[in-house]
Amino acid sequence: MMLAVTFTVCFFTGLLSHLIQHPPEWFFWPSRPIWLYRVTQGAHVISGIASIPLLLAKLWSVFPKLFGRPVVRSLPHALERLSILVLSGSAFFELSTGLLNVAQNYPWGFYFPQVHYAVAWLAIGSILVHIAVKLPVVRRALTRETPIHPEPTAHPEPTASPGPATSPAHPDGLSRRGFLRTTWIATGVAVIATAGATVPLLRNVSGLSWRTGKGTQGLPVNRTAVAAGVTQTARDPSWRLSFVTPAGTTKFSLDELRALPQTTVELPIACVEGWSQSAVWRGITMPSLLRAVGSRPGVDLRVSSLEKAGIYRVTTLPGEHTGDEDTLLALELNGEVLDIDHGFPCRIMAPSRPGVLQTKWVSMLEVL
Ligand SMILES: Nc1nc2c(c(=O)[nH]1)N[C@H]1C(S)=C(S)[C@@H](COP(=O)(O)O)O[C@H]1N2
Ligand SMILES: [Mo]
Repeated sequence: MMLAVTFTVCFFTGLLSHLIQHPPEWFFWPSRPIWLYRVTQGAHVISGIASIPLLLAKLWSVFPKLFGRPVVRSLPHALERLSILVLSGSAFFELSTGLLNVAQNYPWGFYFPQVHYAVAWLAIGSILVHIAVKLPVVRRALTRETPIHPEPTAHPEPTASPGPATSPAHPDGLSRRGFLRTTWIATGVAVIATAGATVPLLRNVSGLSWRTGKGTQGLPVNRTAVAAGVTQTARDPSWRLSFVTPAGTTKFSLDELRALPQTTVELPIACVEGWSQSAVWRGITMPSLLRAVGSRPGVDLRVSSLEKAGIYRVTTLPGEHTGDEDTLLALELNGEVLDIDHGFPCRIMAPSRPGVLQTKWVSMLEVL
């Protein structure tokens, strides 16, 4: 039951994160409240982590059933077996790849987001098949007026509840209660070990949240300037920001950007990998920059960075965000000029967005 809850939360928050990063026409994601994505993605990672011990416990308790014979009794029975197989396989895959992703470890050759997303549908699909197959059984149990075991003599433990009492004790003698308690403790430990990546109060007790609170200028660095290959181009004095509108292109030097009115905003970076952290950013608000180039707040913008390769080199900033007074072309972080690892000379910082879309080392903005 708990697994159904954590899995559902994980599925929908994951779907949401996918839609924000690959928005279809009809999709709309608000820029307020500023912490919205931080919360939904935090819930995604925490519910995923909580699912791991719950899934292991579930697999453990249904394990004896896998050896039930005959292998196939009827069509629904075959479907049920198949759905359980696909379900356990895909759930296991999702949770283990997700966990490795949180640990920022990519030992596989495929592009994580697409595969993680596709297999999520497989998992939720097989859950639905599983429920559909089980529905007649559940309905029968619910509509039956007499107890499932009408004769007390056939039921030696009158205090036991119907469901749990029917599951046999495991050969190692671990009692059901002890088993449940172990599962709960494991789940709690797993959650606390990761929640600190996004919940500041838990930071010091979370073994897995090694990234938060560390890093240059008090903020973790995801992709470094060296990894992005921008150490030369970002420091080049001839760097200019090109702002392309239908009316023409405006170029800004760093000094020209500094001469524009500056605004200070506190905004979190919420990395899709699970860590999130608030920081104080200073720069030009996007609405005022748009007005300065003769455009208007609320247009969609394509953001290009100095990076030559990499999937997050070019991103789209939707109108909802270009019209928000808290969206910055940031030049400073926590009271200092942006470190090159945090996006010097300038970067996008917008409220309620996945970290992957907070583009660093910006070189061009284009009205779409
Ligand atoms: N150009 C560019 N910007 C980028 C990235 C990138 O790979 N390339 N990574 C993003 C990711 S995944 C995150 S979480 C944030 C982290 O910002 P920080 O390194 O300043 O903390 O930057 C984002 N900006
Ligand atoms: Mo990220």
